[in-house]
Amino acid sequence: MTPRPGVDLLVVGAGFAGLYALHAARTAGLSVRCLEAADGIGGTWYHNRYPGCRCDVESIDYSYSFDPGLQDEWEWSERYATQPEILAYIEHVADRFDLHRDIELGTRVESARFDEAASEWTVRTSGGEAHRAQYVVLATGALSDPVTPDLPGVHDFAGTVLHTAQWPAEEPDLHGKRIGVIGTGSSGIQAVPELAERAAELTVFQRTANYSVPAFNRPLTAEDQERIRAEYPERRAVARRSGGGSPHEAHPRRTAEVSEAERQEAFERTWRTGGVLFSKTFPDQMSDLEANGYARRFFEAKLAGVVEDPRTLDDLTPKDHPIGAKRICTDSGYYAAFNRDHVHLVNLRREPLTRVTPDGVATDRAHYDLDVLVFATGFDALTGTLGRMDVRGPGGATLADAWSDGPLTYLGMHVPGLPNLFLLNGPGSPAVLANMVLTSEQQVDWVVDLVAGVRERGATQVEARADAARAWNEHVAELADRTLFPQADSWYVGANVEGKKRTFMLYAGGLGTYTRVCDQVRDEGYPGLVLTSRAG
Ligand code: NA7
Repeated sequence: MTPRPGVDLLVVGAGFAGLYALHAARTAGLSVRCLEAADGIGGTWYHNRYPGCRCDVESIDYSYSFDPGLQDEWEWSERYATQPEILAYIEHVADRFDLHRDIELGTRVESARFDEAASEWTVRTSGGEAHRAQYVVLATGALSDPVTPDLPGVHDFAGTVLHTAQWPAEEPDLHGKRIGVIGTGSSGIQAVPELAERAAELTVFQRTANYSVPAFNRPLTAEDQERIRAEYPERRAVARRSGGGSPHEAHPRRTAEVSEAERQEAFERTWRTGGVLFSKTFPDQMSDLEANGYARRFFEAKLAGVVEDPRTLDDLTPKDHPIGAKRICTDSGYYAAFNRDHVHLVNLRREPLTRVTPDGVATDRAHYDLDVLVFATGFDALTGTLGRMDVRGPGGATLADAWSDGPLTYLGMHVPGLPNLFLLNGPGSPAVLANMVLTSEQQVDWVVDLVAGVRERGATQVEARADAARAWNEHVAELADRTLFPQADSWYVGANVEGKKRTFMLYAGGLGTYTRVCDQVRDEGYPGLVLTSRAG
């Protein structure tokens, strides 16, 4: 097939990151096109339509900051908006900035080849089309490759099978059904209270007990809206400087340095703020096991105040990882759901799942009859989607080759051997450890600046130096080793995917520090990158 006329920059993925990349590149005067595999924009927020799906970062923070007009005109209805409201916001942004005209939906990228003589990528799609572009931005999402475990008998199940990340736009009628949920991460924990409303019987199959903190969600009032508008500039500035991309600063002292009363007060304050911020109450909570223990005991006391049945309480109490080492979940009534007569918890550590049958799920102790089986079993995070794409650099080096021993990036955005290709929210960046709307804006701005810088210098190609990437990886690993994150078998380390090399894949230094590092690299003339022109 004849290739399309080339563009300066091709964006793959139309979620929060890809849409901003399209807008920012266009604003910088580049010709740009965006390809999206799904039939609609929104990425994560297009696919994850399960009941109860919300972001675990407050919506006023988990929204674009690049345009004050957009920021002022959009009003979130709740602290933590539902998936439909977030998707409506994304559509609003696309309309406001006329993004749709440069987006091709239903177009999955299958391969990309770099032609060094032309300094150009040729990107081939599922529809057999070829797109040429000088630069490619992969904004394919950190949690975009759903995992369904290959349980014995899973294909024999005669009822309805659903995955939280592939929820149909038209939900099948679940009312009065016997529903089973496998998985108690953020998705399962958000879905359970809503599924409990629909189900005749709800059985939750838990392998590892998780920590979940109530969202304390509530509608935002007219006064809230006024206050938010007044505070927005300062709120954003604090969020950009912070570790997690939210306007939150940890207690100034370490956990053990304060009195018991002050400690309880500090925990209570972040607990009532709701959700993931609880893991940031004290500055050492995610780096010191003893400090983490205080937070853990605070959590356990809260849990004991909710769950009535002692055995269920014991099963729901996490035993094997520090609080926050797996991402803390944010819920609205998860634990209380188990006080309802028709909601049951099956502890798979006590009674291992043996097989899925046509009628339900069998453990070594019982058979649970089900009409619907919901997999809330997570994603092949950070590298899953990228690894499946056949991306080859000039020497034929593939992304899969470059990452055979774990992901290798420079600043989380560049891969040695793959010139003119940029990752957004890739391994080695803060990505999912921070507010991903702000991490996306920061990385896109940096990439667009870089493209301008390459052109100003009369170059046509930019590529990470291999030694710079290795040094960055070592730095990322050192930062991770100072934290408790590697101590949990989480998707952060790839433990949820069989055969995946165990390595903590994210930059744990925080968004503020990461931004300063990137800015310094830019101000010093991009020392970790090699710029060349077509002529060499
Ligand atoms: P997660 O957080 O990866 O959770 C997946 C859950 O599924 C977790 O409880 C797993 O137990 C469980 N799981 C996975 N495989 C199995 C099998 N084979 N048997 C039983 N249980 C299983 O995914 P989520 O979608 O909830 O959340 C991902 C992120 O999205 C979240 O952190 C937010 O950032 C948004 P395990 O803990 O591995 O024992």
